[in-house]
Amino acid sequence: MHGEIDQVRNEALAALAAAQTSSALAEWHSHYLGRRGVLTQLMRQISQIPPTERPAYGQAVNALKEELSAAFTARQQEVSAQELAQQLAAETVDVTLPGRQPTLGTLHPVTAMIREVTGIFARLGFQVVEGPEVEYSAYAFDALNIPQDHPARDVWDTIYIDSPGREIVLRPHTSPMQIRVMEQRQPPIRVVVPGRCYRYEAVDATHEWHFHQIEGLAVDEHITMADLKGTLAAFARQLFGQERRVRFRCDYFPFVEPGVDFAIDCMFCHGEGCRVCKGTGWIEILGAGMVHPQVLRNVGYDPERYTGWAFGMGVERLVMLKYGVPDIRLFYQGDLRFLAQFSRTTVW
Ligand code: FA5
Repeated sequence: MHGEIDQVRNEALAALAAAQTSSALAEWHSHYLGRRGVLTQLMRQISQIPPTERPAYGQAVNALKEELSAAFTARQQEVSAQELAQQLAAETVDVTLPGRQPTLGTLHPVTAMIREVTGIFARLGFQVVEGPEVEYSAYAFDALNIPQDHPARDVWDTIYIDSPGREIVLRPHTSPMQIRVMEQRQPPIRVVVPGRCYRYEAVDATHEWHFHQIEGLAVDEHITMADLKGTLAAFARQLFGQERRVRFRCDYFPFVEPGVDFAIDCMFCHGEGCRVCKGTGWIEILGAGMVHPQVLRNVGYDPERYTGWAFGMGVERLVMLKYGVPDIRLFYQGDLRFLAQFSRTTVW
């Protein structure tokens, strides 16, 4: 019987030394020391042993059990230390490896231009306000002195919303906000209004069916055309360079009198005449004028007391001029090769 105990001892210790992983160790433990393990079976065999030899046999089995338990604990410590070392080696963090560059989005060039322009006017004392893109005809046309039969109201130019009762349009310009602002406030007024506009338009290199404008409005006592000229010249020089020359020429919009178009000398040819300015040396930037007395009356202002001026400019056109973009459609095609080129434009 003692021979069998020795044999079990030798086998168990050899198997323990051969176990390299914690799962192999767990298997070893349940095979030898588990409830139905080899040691339990050895102990059960005690009934087959002559009574006189039983105490010695029992002691020998118990001694083996203790020895194997101690050997198991020691081996377990070794194996878990080895496993930890392997894991650490496999999961080493190389702190000298350069980080991965995150892909950051950038502002759309039109958004960046809106921020740049409104920033210039904010520094000149203008407040930035926004208004609805879906607008009553009464604001988009009537209150702006645009009569029922004006060609701009034609269904070929304006997108109408099906609306029984009050006529509703997708605003074709930001000028209705002149009316909304004046209805809600009393002078002095100095606002700029950026926003999206819609026109029923055949899309080409310079026309989109949706685009952005920035409206400006200043109303107060004693406001004159000289204020308009000074403000627009200061604006254009901040955006396109201090050396810019400016030009005002007569133009017609029903809601201003007199009306002007405002141009700067071409920054590509310095007024010599080139492809961008179509040989004229000048680039038209916006429409403007003194607010028509009828428009002031429409919002309840006394035109004898108050005067004002307004302007409206196309944002896409400004970006095209400033960065030499040849086709307005590029802005809305979602082509990242185009958009990524503006990642360094002003952001704040
Ligand atoms: C107007 O919309 C007037 N409301 C501007 C104004 C305001 C005049 C206040 C006087 C006082 P106009 O239709 O010219 O004007 O449009 C102004 C600018 O919007 C144009 O110069 C152009 O830059 C831009 N724009 C107009 N239609 C389109 C279009 N289909 N696609 C892209 N930009 C456009």
